[in-house]
Amino acid sequence: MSDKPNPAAQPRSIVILTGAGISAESGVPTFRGPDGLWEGHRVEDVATPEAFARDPDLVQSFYDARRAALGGVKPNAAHQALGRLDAAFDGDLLIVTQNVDDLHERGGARRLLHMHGELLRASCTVCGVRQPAPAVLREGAACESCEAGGTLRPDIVWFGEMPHGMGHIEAALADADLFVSIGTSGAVYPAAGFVRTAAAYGARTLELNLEPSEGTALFDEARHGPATRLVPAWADEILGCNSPPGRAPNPD
Ligand code: BJW
Repeated sequence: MSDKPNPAAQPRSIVILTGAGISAESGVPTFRGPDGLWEGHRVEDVATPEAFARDPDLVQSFYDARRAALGGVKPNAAHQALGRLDAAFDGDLLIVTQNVDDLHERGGARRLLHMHGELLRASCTVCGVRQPAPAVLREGAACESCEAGGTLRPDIVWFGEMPHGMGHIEAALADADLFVSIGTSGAVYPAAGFVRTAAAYGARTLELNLEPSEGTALFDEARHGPATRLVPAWADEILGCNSPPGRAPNPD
């Protein structure tokens, strides 16, 4: 007999992992699709500490442009559904986002952790203190709290750097009875490993993605379609607004 939670039972502790796919319908490009953000820039050119050391202007300009673009995008129905869930769900909830945009906050989410950093924040290259980012970092901004003359870099977790909040995330995964992955390709670790961790601790696992992700076979259930359709419907199920649709086993 499986010791997985009964899928019909109301969860008491949920961890949600989101990726670029949840913001795609807001007009924020994903990383690895045909219109992926990296088409104009090789990931190695902008998203590593080595790239920043080699060409800080290129990297600062890349993130300055993406920070400026945030003003032209709005949260979509999927962000708003998670905001509604966060406000109404009285169990434990943690939304872990790999996204560096602020659309979850603007959609109403509060129990939120940005594991790959935030475009609207910067960190000091000397003391490491994280702080609000000025609109433009390329000109060379001084750290607010450092007497050693540190300058600011984007508060972005680059390849080879430790994501934020790993202890908090591990504890939440250990306690979760439901893990939901939304709009992520499952190509980047450690986030791609969360489904295995949650399952090993006994959580039921659900993928909501446009198409099967790299790790789709690891999930107990997978639903494929746009986030603006799947996420509001799933949030309504959790909040008891709708009966769950038939739970076919994951065929992948
Ligand atoms: C839709 C949709 C719609 C589209 N509706 N869906 C094994 C273990 C541990 C580490 C490694 C490992 N092997 C290698 C590593 C190292 C490395 C890594 O993972 N490399 C891989 C390339 C293999 N990882 C690291 O270096 C990380 N640090 C680290 O590991 O530290 C040590 C450590 C060890 C052990 C434990 C803990 C720590 C740091 C990773 C930093 C990632 N940084 C980036 C860029 C930063 C910010 C930025 O510039 O924005 O973060 S890379 C990029 O990928 C970005 C994203 O957050 C991340 C994930 O991408 P995401 O969100 O999945 O986007 P896409 O585009 O890939 O997918 C979109 C999905 O949406 C698709 O599936 C679409 O179908 C879907 N979709 N429209 C629903 N409308």
